[in-house]
Amino acid sequence: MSLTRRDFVKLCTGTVAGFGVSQMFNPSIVHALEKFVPHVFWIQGQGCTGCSVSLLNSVHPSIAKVLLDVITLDFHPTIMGSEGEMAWGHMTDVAKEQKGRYILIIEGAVPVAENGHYCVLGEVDHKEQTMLETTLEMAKNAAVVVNVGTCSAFGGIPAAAGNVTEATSVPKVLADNGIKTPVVNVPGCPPHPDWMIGTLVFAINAIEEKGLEAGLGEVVKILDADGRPTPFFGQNIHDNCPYLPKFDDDSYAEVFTDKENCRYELGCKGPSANSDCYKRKWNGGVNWCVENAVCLGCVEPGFPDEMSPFYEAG
Ligand code: FSX
Ligand code: SF4
Ligand code: SF4
Repeated sequence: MSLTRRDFVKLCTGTVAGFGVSQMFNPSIVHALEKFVPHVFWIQGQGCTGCSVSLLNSVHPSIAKVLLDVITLDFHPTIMGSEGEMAWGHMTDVAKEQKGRYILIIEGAVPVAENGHYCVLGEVDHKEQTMLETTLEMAKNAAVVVNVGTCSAFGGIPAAAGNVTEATSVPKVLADNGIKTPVVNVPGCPPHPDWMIGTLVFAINAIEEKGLEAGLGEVVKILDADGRPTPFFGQNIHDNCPYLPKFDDDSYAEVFTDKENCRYELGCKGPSANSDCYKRKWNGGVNWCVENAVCLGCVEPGFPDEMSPFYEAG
């Protein structure tokens, strides 16, 4: 299906059947999106690139639509065409020119041991550019920092027990260095493409409609105590799960192939997880974790240590 920009807004506002980003958007953003296209830089630290892959799997709207019509993606290590000094120079030049107005997206945690040298993003004049210093430099002058994935939002898998690199979440790294740029967390290991695109569209629209400061104020208003947009992360999975009546009846599945009963005894962490997976579903709405396995609580600050062992109850 070929979509116009106006169609894209309809998708985001839920006026096209089958797309659920829905209630958080206002149809009045049509004009907003038509004139405001922010510069976006996406940097990657300690992660598995699953967040980027998840974004690229966006079905409605297609990722091509987002990249061509919604944002100007100036830097992304996995998908940009240029590389080396040219790519790095483009990022730093545009960031200077757009100081205070660009969106910085961060995927992956930031290792702070050994002065950040466990994760090097590039080299300029024979000097290594670490994830740590790049994060600080780019975040300092951003309008907003959007952490995609549980690694950047909360530390995630790189920060799990045994963390020799001292992998740290972006909010903590920024706070430890006195950087006060507004931060939005879009966790998930990986996050759903709708959560990432929906959050971006909400922020872009709010900034366009109300101006930078007031628009960012609107974004902050929808965040929960862990910095997550409540339209996506405001509901508890267990409280909304189709298996809840089975849980209430103590009817538990003992094997994964039992699709009739609650998955709690198989290790489901739905009671500790807050997201809309139960209704949004994954892979273009085909299925979700609980249907075939269990919820691992991947959107929570305690993931993975507090959710382990994954396949044991409790
Ligand atoms: Fe982390 Fe992104 Fe998990 Fe992976 O890189 S949120 S490890 S799915 O993809 O940061
Ligand atoms: Fe709760 Fe998981 Fe059982 Fe659903 S399957 S009711 S989320 S424990
Ligand atoms: Fe993460 Fe649970 Fe949602 Fe699966 S169902 S994506 S583990 S929060």
